[in-house]
Formats: sequence, structure tokens, C-alpha cells
Amino acid sequence: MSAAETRNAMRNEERGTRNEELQDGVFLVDFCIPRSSFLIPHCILCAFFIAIIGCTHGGRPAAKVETPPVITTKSGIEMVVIPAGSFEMGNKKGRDDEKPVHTVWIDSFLMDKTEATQGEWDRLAHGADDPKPNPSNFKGPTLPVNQVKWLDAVWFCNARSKAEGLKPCYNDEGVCDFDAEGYRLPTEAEWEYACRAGTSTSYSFGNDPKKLGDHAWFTENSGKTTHPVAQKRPNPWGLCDMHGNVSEWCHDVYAKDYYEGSPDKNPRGPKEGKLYVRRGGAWQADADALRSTYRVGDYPGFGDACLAPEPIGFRCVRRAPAK
Ligand SMILES: [Ca+2]
Repeated sequence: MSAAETRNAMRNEERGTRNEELQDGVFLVDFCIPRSSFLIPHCILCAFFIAIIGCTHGGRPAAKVETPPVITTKSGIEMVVIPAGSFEMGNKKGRDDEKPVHTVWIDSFLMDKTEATQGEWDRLAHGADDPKPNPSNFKGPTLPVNQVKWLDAVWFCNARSKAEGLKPCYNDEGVCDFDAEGYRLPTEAEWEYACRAGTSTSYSFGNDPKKLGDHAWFTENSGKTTHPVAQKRPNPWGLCDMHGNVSEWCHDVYAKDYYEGSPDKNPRGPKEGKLYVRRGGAWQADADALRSTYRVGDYPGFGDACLAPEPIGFRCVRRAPAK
């Protein structure tokens, strides 16, 4: 099978898989709305209500949900301060590459509240000494960047670091210095930890895919296009569009069996491989592909002749500032 055939087969599997195995327990957070002027009071109400009613998952208390603070960077981009903690990564009822479920510790980090937008891309490219054109086929300043190659997402991270006077994380080959203070792509574990936001259900709002339309753009409501970021309800930690709109590049090389030997603290993926991880599903994906634990490996440079718009965007993270 050629590279193009392999990739198309993976994409068809992503689109075609039915939402057949959802986890137990329901964890509903329907009180948060995405606009900043209302976010804090609503999430305080949300946390208060959760404290009152509690929730269950397999008889165990669910992780405590608190709304982390949000900061605004020098570039004017809002980032959520993701707290350090451990979580159960993967899904015992998911696909083979989501198993085994394993406990992972994640250090605190900052994550963009939204997917990287084309407005952000154009501003950074305008001031960069090595500008790259906006790769998106759906055009608009508030739309997420889409059909971006992995190395071009890395370019964006470095350009943003340079624009803010931070040490870039990546060299020209995309090798990451995790000790650098600049921006980078999230590791796959960081992405899932942030997407779950303390939940253990299929989605960050619960298990019911019928509610997905309140939280995500996907095949049933997108009209076959991307949408401006932050139009849907955020997850319990205030992150928008973690489910849907554009699928998001992670830092990690993809390996189907990586969870069998993953480090238990800040895993960063296999050292080598042809595919890179992307997460969260996109406007053209079905509900199953938007689950918090759903994994996809994709070619970093789109090595085929597929004419369909690429559903891939990204968001940036960086180290939490030292206290
Ligand atoms: Ca997304």
C-alpha cells in the first residue's frame, strides 16, 4: 500500500468509525459559555454546582474541577495556566491504540485558549525574517489555521517565541528543546490532559454525543467548513474547540503501541517515526473521532496528492513561568 493509500485508509477509518463504545458515568458541565465577560462567574457557578451534586465514574469520585487562570501574552493571545497533576490516559473501551490506560503525571504548562488563528499567523508572518504564507484553504482572520504542515506549525511556534523575545524551542529540523522558554506544540499527553480537564468521560462535557453540537464543530453541524474559534462552549478548564473545528498537531511522533511502554511522567512520544500525532477531530469528522482519547497518526508534510482540504491546525503551549 502506498503512503497515499495508507493515509486515506486511516482517514476513512476516522470518519467511518461509529461511536459504539462510550465510557460509563456522566459528567455534565453545561453552565460555561465561551465569552470572557461571562466565563468566570459561570464557571464559578459551575464549580459550585459540581461541588454540591458531585459526580460518579465507576463508583470513584471524579477529579476536582477548578477553572484555571488565564493570562494574555505579549502577542495578545490568551493562554490557560494548566495545573500540574496526574490523570488516567487512554481508554480501555477505545480503539487498540488507546490502550492500555496508564497513569501519567503532567507538569504545569500554558496552553492557548483557542486554536491558532489566521489573524495570528498573518501578524507573525508580517514581522518575521523568514515569513511563511497562510496555508489555509478556508480564509478568514478569526478562522483557525488549517492544512498546516507539522514543520510550518513549528515555524509558527518559533516565530511567536522570537516576537516575544523568548528562546525558541525548535531547531530547523523540528527537534525540540523542552527546557527553552518559548512556544512549542503540546505533547500528546499534555493535549489529552488539557482536553479532559479533570474528566474521565468520552468528551470533556460527558458521554452523550448528542450534546456534541453545543461544544464542537463536526460533520453534523459544520457545513463542511471551519468556523471562527471560541464559538462553542469551552471545556471545564476554559479551553475552546478541543473537540472539533480543526484537528490539532501534537509534538509527538505517533506509534500505535506507545502506551505499552510510555514513561509515567511527561511522556514525549517515540524518538522516531514517520507519522505525527494529531488530536481532537475536525469539521469533517464524526462524533467518535472527537473523543478526548481518540488518536490519529498523520504524515507531517501531507505526502500524498489528496485534493480534499486538510483538516489539521494546532495550538501552542509553553513552560509555566517559574514561581
Ligand atoms: Ca480543535
